[in-house]
Amino acid sequence: MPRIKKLTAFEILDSRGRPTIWARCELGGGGVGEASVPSGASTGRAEALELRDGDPRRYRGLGCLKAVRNIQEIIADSLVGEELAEQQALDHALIALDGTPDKTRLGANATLAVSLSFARAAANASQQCLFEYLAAAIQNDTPHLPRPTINLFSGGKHAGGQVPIQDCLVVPVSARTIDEAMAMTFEVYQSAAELIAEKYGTRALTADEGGLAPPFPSVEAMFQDAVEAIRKAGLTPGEDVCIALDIASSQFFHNGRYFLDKEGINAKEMIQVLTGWQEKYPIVSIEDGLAEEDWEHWPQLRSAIGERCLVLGDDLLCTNPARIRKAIEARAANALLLKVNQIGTLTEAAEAFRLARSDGWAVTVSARSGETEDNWLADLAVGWSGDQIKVGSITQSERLAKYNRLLLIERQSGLTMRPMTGV
Ligand code: 2PG
Ligand code: MG
Repeated sequence: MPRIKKLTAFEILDSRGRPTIWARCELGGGGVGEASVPSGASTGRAEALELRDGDPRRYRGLGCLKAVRNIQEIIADSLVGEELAEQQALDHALIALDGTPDKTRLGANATLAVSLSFARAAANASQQCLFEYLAAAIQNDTPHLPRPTINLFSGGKHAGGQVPIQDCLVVPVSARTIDEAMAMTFEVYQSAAELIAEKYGTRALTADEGGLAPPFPSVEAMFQDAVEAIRKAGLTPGEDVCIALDIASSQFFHNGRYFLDKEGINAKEMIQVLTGWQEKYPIVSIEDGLAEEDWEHWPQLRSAIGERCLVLGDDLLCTNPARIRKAIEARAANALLLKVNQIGTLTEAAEAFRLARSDGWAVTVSARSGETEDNWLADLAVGWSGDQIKVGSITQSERLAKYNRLLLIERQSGLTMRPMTGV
């Protein structure tokens, strides 16, 4: 039975140069695991707490030394030497030790770093790849490679707000392998970079996740450029490559109105706008089309487009089982964006995952806009057979670490990519 022998943690920096946490777990039997945690910018209000120091003299308050201390002292003091039969036992011990509904005592960044480093250590101890260990932890006998959804254009909080919506992603639907998916995406991304250089006379300046962010005159101009880039790459929009959107609409929702422009529109009009876009462009997935607390209108959005498009909840759900249950009952969405750091342990994220699957939802396993070079997300998406993975663009090492891991898993394991789901 695994016993934690030693637990250490340090503050390191994420892809925006902000502090985050790295942890190392050493098991009595010899397994060792290290992992670091990501951090969001357009965070949902119902996310578990990411504990920051709040000291304005150091990293403008963003330091993670308190969370590091929580691992080194509170968590290590309580768990080192304890027998922890499996991942669930460790995670339940963390949940109990924290004792709050949203990890406000220890910080979800602290608990997740421990949860993940334990997973790596346990996988290491049993001589399994991380994805095999994660598959076994949820009794998944048929791991699959997820279909990548890759950021092409960025707006909102991840860029300079040139367009209000956050991500315009490409989905290589005709790709049969990760290798094909990446090669197709490379062509589209390069074509898009050339296109915007011609149209806007700008260099390919990129946003937080590597998406291109030229001064589009409108949201639809961005979609048109995406479609044009797909064609320019020699691919057929809607057949080879489709579009996925993260509207991240909570960011421009105020007093019941959606401010796509200065005027603002109400929820019904917003649904019409989204439906219109979905009908006009090859859009197969719309994330956070409505705001996180606009529960009343999400079911209407699902009725309007849910037969032909994923209605994907990110801020709405926050990988939180209680919110997912509510969404299932209300028929508010048909897909979950799963971000482990929104909830703080692998076991709670697994519950979110199982709930979503129990209602036939698709699951997109997602990175955060602030990432590190750690690649565990790829193993998670494979081990749990996520339908899709959302990592960011085909650029920047913190993104490519995950794509490269998928490429290696594909080549080394012989696993296949999931067929296109949900559309
Ligand atoms: C999102 C994510 C990733 P953030 O909104 O889906 O794109 O962004 O990590 O900033 O919440
Ligand atoms: Mg989102």
